[in-house]
Amino acid sequence: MADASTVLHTYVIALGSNQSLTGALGPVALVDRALDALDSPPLSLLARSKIIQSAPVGPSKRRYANAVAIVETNLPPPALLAHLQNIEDRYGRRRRRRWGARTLDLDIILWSGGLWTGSNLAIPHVAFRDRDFVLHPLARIAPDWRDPVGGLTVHQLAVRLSRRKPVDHRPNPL
Ligand code: A4P
Ligand code: MG
Repeated sequence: MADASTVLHTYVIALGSNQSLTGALGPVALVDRALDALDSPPLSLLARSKIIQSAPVGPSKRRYANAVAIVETNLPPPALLAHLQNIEDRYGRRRRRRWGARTLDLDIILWSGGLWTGSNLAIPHVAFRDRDFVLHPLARIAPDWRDPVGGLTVHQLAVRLSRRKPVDHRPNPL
């Protein structure tokens, strides 16, 4: 049987930022730095989307920079979550109120192993099917990845969501 550390997992990670860390490190630069961190051992970056700007969902007023990435790693889900939280901390993340402004948010959206349910981790991410800022960039890089819950592809989920509500294309600066 394969040793757990030699099993390779593939994940979809969503990146978001709507708060600057410093004058030079605004949301777009922070997402860009985080994409570099997702291509450093023990992770390797298989694909990434462009960085988009999106209207905030929830109470925060500031617009977000968002992107999605596909990474490969030998880390199982709980170890990947801890690794991503370390990257968030490195880029100034402070955990205050839920959905508050944040310098960097890294969420695990999908996993090659399908479903994971633990006390502090659920994969697929509970809200990803309702989020344009995840589904639309993801449909560009992994349209055929299937949601293990409903069986729809990312492309089908993105089409279904855009029929439900229009995508926000306002060209507001961050
Ligand atoms: N957790 C459970 N499952 C997961 C998962 N699949 N990936 C737990 C990552 N974390 C997961 O997360 C809170 C706890 O969720 C973690 O400790 C982990 O154990 P957090 O990142 O500390 O807090 P949060 O981000 O405020 O909460 P949450 O529920 O993850 O919020 P979301 O869903 O990340 O939403 N609008 C736009 N336009 N763009 C955005 O990126 N993001 C949010 C945050 C709201 N509105 C947004 C955006
Ligand atoms: Mg989060």
